[in-house]
Amino acid sequence: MDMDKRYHHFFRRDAGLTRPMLLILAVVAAALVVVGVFFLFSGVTEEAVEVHGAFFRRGTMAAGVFFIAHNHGYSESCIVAAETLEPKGLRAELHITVIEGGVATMRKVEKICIPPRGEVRALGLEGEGYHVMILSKIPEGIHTLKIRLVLASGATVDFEAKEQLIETPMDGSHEGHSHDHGD
Ligand SMILES: [Cu+2]
Repeated sequence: MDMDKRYHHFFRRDAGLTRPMLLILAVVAAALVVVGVFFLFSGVTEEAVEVHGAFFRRGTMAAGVFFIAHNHGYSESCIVAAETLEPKGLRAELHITVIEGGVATMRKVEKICIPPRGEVRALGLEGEGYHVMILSKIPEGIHTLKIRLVLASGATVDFEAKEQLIETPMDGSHEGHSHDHGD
């Protein structure tokens, strides 16, 4: 009882400002903890971007790597570069395929951005046009590529892409109609 009174006295003496301020500080601190935990679980770093269903198609002098990139984070994530880990050091670029006057054309892009809690279907014309272009000849006998994507944050996402052969159903859907005009 005595302690209680003294406690009361303490707050009363330190005026009306202190107690609300303490309350506000407590609320702000609690909010910061909540935000911190939120970001921890949203995975702003490495785990934020995940690659699914990757494969590559071999051309004569180049290859296209296709994949779906999912962003588990709560902020936009941009892929800014790609490189090959296996085989190491092949020239890789970020590309988009667009249709211009009925003709599919590829061009280099600086980045591929994935919306928060969303995905980009980097499946060439079967997706949003994006893909990773390997501008080197892939050695015979190599049927799996190990690719590294570099995000704007500096984080990296590694994945494997298996070779997709011409006979697979994926090819029939869109490009089948054009009877493959070749390279
Ligand atoms: Cu390309």
